[in-house]
Amino acid sequence: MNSLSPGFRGKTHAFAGRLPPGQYPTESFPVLSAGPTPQIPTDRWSFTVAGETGEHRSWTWDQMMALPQEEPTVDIHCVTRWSKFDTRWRGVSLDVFLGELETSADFVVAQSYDGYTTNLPLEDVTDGKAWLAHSFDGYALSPDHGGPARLVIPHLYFWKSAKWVKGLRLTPDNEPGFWESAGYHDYGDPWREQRHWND
Ligand SMILES: Nc1nc2c(c(=O)[nH]1)N[C@H]1C(S)=C(S)[C@@H](COP(=O)(O)O)O[C@H]1N2
Ligand SMILES: [Mo]
Repeated sequence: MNSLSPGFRGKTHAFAGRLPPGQYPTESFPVLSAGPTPQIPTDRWSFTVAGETGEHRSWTWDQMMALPQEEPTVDIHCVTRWSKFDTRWRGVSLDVFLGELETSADFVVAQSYDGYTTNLPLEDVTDGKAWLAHSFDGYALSPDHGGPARLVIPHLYFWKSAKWVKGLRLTPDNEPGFWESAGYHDYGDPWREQRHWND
């Protein structure tokens, strides 16, 4: 018997039920960006939540770091078919920011320093399902992976997790973002293989 097979079987068993259809597991962490990596020094970074009425709230880097921090360990799934198990992040729940505004909006658009946008139902970024993350695996998040800070929304395909995020805009109407306007699915549930418009 191949000496690698007990370990392989062990891993397969540990991840049983955690690999969505059409995905393969990887231990590497690929970088996927539509354009060049922006460099945003933390002393010029801010995060803004804008309500549908024009009300808004902003946090500087130091103010964000002083908020309650969480350490989610989650599986992530990229629409290019890799999945990575047990990724360990540190950051602030989006509930903390969104809780500062009154809103009757049903959607948010995440906006990034590189111009990237992605749309989400408000209920998919509340109740402990989404974070603004500034650390990965115990280290400051690298620029290629969205540092200084990115969204982490593990229950949807990873294109919804905007890197270099600078804010969230609340909107009453659903407004497709960068990839959603270019053929990716509006919602992006990996368990239902919602990769493209007609999936
Ligand atoms: N601002 C911004 N966020 C982004 C992207 C991007 O091009 N710009 N790419 C998205 C896509 S398509 C994926 S799969 C993930 C990739 O994250 P990673 O490079 O850390 O693996 O980031 C998403 N967030
Ligand atoms: Mo992607």
